Amino acid sequence: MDDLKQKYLGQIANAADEAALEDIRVTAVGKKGEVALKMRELGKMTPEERQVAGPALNALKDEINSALAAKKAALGDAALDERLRSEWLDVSLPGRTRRVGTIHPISQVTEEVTAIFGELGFASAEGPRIDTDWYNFDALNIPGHHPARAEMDTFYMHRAEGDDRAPNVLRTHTSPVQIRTMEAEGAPLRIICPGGVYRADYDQTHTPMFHQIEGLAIDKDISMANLKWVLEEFFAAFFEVDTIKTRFRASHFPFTEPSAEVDIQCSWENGTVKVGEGDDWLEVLGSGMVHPKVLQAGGIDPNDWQGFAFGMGIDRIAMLKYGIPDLRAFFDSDLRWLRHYGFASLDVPTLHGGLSR
Ligand code: 2U9
Repeated sequence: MDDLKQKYLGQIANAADEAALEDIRVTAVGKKGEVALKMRELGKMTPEERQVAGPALNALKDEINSALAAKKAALGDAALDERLRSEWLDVSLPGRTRRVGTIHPISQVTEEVTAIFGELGFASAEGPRIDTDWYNFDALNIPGHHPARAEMDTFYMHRAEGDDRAPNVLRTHTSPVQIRTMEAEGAPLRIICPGGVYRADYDQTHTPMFHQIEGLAIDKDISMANLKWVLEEFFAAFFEVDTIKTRFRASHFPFTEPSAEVDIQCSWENGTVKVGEGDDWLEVLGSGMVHPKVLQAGGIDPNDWQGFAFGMGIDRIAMLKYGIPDLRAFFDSDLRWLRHYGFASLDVPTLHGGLSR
């Protein structure tokens, strides 16, 4: 019996896999295995012999079975270890990047400007690109005979034969959004309105569709001093410089009184412009105190409220900040240009996280 035990425990210890282990189980402790054959021999023994051999055979069977179970568990652990070793994966590795295009500089700059004015308490408002002539002109103190109406090179929409209402227009500025927001929300109000606008003009510095951001702040005691502070904060943040000087020059717009064109401080070095230093000036913006008639058109009483407004071209400040030489390239959808001037799609501009990095 000791020989049997040595033989099978040895075989079990050396078994390479579960199949070998199963073969050993069948030959050792299976129904027709060697231990079963020995059990059959018990019948031929004397009662005294049987009393010794019976329990010994059962013990042998138990021992072989436990050795089989232990080896089976060990083989399973080893297999799992091997799998863990061969299927190892470093989940901290960076993902494989797939080019899915870039953020257009106009979108990027719109996000940057929105983030800066957001910090200053201005919400962003949007509106339709096709609007009535009332919202685009009359409400902004530009009546039918006003020269500004002609100067704006308006695109008019088609009207059906016999429909003699004034045609709708492609908005020539985002100002109608401000009128609509004044009507909807009343005063006090702080908003910026970014978006595409349309004028029938096409040359080196004009495209028939371009982008503006206009701002509007209405409260009881808003003044030109507030306008100047807000604009200087904005330009310093936008051009990522500590401070920047502005210069206000008297001007005229139908929707503001008084009105000013605003220049920012810059320098010229070998044909390239640097903002926020030097003694030169660059015109970037129009502004003023909202005309009382315009407040009234928006349903706000000019005896109780006043406010400032400003407007600038997004395309123009994008060219300045990112050194983009040609306005028309913005609208060419040239992939090589977009890869050069575009921005990574996951870099959302914020003041704390960085505007353009
Ligand atoms: C309301 C009241 C006043 C917005 C203003 C300008 C001056 C201006 C131009 C800048 C460059 C347009 O893109 S551009 O060609 N804009 O000079 N915009 S004040 O004034 C408003 C707007 C809305 C209700």
